[in-house]
Amino acid sequence: MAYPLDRIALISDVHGNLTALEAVLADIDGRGIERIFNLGDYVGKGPRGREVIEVCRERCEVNILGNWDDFLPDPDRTYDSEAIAWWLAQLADGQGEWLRGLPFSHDFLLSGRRVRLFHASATSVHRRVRFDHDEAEFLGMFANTPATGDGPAPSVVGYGDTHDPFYEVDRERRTLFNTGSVGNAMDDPTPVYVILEGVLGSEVDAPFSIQFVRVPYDVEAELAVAARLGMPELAGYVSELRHGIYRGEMHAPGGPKYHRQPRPRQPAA
Ligand SMILES: [Mn+2]
Repeated sequence: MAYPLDRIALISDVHGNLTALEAVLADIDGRGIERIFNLGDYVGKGPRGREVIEVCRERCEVNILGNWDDFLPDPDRTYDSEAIAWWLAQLADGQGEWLRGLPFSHDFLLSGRRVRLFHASATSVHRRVRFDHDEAEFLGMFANTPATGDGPAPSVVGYGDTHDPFYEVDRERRTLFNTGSVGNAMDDPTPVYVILEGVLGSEVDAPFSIQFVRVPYDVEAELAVAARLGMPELAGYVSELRHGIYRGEMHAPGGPKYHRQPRPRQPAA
């Protein structure tokens, strides 16, 4: 084994939150990690999609398509939503084409395991798989589809999209994990990313690790930028960044609900 092992930082769902992205990149740089792969959703929800794209084009070795990256700049769609139009107008010339041209998935070998990364699921960036998925959905994440192509099937799958990180394995050594979100983390709103560590490009079994990293940042500075730029849906952004409560749940019947329900407390013994 050649130590130190190779490390890859996986970031996802930055969603225009440049302040959070800069904090996470500083943490990645501080650890001396040089490879950064992005699992998509650069834009929407937050105020600085254009700057986030510029930084990721410069810093990320791999950039993957997200659902917002696909639908927001779609030239065949028109929107009557003022908010959607605002986020679209933030993009610089050519950025919409760059987003829509991103690859669906990225495969590589790490410590004898075949890793596949994509945004939301093996079939589409618009099909969501949450942490409480069933067995069929779990297995579906490892299947080849028209979107992933016909390469060797993966034994490790990493994805984003839900803004809700987790790690799960089965007895066949299949490993599924979700990176969580840099710019719009739910429940715990602290930005989160993943470090994969192992022997890159190797078919030989070797130590393999998945580390989740939480990076605190200046939430109020990010909200001040959104306010200054006149971003729509500011109240929703405040809810998500300060409290980790998804904006769609703010107006739900019965009041705001957490993405995961709060755990019932056990009586003290
Ligand atoms: Mn997203």
